[in-house]
Amino acid sequence: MKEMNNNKGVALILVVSILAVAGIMAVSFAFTMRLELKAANNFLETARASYLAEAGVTYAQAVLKEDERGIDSLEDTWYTVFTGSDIDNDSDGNPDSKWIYVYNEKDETVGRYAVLVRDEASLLNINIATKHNLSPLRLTEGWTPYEVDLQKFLATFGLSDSQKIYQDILDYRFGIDGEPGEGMVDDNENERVLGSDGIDNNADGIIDEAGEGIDEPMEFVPDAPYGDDRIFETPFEFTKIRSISPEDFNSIYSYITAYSVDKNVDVEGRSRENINFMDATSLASGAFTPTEDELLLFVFYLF
Ligand SMILES: [Ca+2]
Ligand SMILES: [Ca+2]
Ligand SMILES: [Ca+2]
Ligand SMILES: [Ca+2]
Repeated sequence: MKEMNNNKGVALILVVSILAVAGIMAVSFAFTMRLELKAANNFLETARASYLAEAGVTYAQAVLKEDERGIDSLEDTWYTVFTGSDIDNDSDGNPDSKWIYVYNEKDETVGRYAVLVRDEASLLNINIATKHNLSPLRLTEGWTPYEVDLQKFLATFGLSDSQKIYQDILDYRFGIDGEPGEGMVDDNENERVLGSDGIDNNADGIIDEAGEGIDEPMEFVPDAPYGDDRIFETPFEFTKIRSISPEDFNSIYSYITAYSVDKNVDVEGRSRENINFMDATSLASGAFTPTEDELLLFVFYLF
């Protein structure tokens, strides 16, 4: 009798345990289902967002392709179509873009996107701008965009300490050796040419001085930096410079870029010739018909 009672007890415990296990399984199944549903929803939302973003980029590309004007201005379609005060697309604290709504065939809104197109070529490239000719008697010669004056640029914004910021930016770019490329090395092998071309290539106010082609600004190459050099991948990386406060960054953000490239070609895509290296025959030949840009270059070089 006692043994029977014991068996009953065991059976009860078994039944209770099985029920408990079944209960746990049911709860966890429901939980898993909810997670699955959530994951599926997330996937759907992510896909929707990514297609909307893609639509925005494609639209912007189409508008840019249609822009046939030789000059860019804020009156161009690529600016007017997307500009508005709905959203701060680049997070600089100022609204810049408007929402563009996307509808399905029943005219119901399925989503919206906002696009910001910036003319990077009109901004100061923080990887390139270096120094202006320091001599008060001479003008910078337009030899390369490296002559764009970073120091003067920073000084126009009323920053906390523009001189220190200037120095810190160069230190960041040039690395421990403090020079473009590898210090004391002619990384781009142009010393012979630069030392005798009649141009102040390193913008220090002296023409063809000894060592002019060693550690000149052009040895800082953003696409493939030499030695210990470092580049800013995006304008936002400017905030890595400690002396640039968030307020400083906000006031200069809309004027800087890290993306623009000087291809050294004219408006028709032909590479520019340096007339310092051309002989009279090639200058006179039909292979070289100067455009307005090149005439400007003439003025620079012949000055
Ligand atoms: Ca260096
Ligand atoms: Ca020089
Ligand atoms: Ca020179
Ligand atoms: Ca060099």
